[in-house]
Amino acid sequence: MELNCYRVSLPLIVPFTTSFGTQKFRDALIFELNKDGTTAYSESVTEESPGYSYEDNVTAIHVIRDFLTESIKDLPEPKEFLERAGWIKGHNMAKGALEMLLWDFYSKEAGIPLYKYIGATKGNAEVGVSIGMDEIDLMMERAKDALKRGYKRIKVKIKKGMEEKIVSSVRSAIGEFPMSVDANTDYTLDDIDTIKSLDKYGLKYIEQPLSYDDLIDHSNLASKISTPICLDESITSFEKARKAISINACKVINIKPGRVAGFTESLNIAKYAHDHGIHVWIGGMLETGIGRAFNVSLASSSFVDYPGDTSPNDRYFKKDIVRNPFTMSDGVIKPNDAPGIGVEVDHRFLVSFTSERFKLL
Ligand code: OSB
Ligand code: MG
Repeated sequence: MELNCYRVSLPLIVPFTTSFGTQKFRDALIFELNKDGTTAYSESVTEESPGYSYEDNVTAIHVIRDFLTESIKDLPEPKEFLERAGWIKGHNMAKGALEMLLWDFYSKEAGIPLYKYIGATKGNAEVGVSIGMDEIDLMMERAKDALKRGYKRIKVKIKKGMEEKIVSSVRSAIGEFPMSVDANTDYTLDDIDTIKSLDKYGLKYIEQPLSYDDLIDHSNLASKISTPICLDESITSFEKARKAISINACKVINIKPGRVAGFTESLNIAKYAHDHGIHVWIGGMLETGIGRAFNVSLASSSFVDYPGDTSPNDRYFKKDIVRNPFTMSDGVIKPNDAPGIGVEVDHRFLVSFTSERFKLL
């Protein structure tokens, strides 16, 4: 068996600005496992720097190479792998990268597409768009363009001091269309009046207004505003989701499988949320075609009820590392029907964008 990691940097068509910074590239860690003729892939959701999470590509490589590789050597089932890795505190993005590699491997061994292998499926995924901050005219234009393309929901990034301008302008550009905002942790409870002033725009939800690790303040905020709260950064595991729900910290959860240690926890969170009347959608981290294929498979689960941030590949990259990018029609993407994540990796292209390569096994 062979396990490789490629660090690739793909230029984004449009730089993506959130409250924590601007990304011009998707700096991704791609994992490739070869065993007896089966090749499995996965992608870590970590980024070049720790702006979204305290994990980044270098901490992920460190934890994977020095501590996690040992636990994947004999290709355990994903659940068994997570149990073995349980002694490591946090680092759920690092764990998720290998856990998802096992899901691709096992669904390929079974000859079943991943979206069916995970159980109850709708067969496709409804898609929303995530629009980064930019000149206000450009944001309005992009929102209108998203309507034309058929997206089912429009999300715009906001930050402290810019929320009123962005939300009022985009709202006027798209009318009553389903809209949400994402603050990526930019506010504190001191900003409660500002956040409350967004109630009048009829947003589906406000995503992660407060600190990444704070459920209690979100619960407090939720009782004071009418816009539902969606948690992203705060939900790093099933346990975090259970606790958030138990104190009414959110009405909506954005699951990024790579953020919660993979598909096992993602499916548990989605089922639990569904049973507790909490809405669920699948987020994105500007992934290449490999991470995207996992997200689209999960977004097709019957336990997911809101459109996700799983745009087709060509929204992000001129050329992706997969030969069979997704296409969206009527705001819906169908997962691949080949076994596993079903992508054909353009290996030569992948290698040509590789800056570092790690032979793990
Ligand atoms: O908060 O959801 C987020 C991208 C990078 C980091 C964090 C986030 C995002 C997005 C983009 O919103 C979603 C996508 O289209 O992949
Ligand atoms: Mg978010």
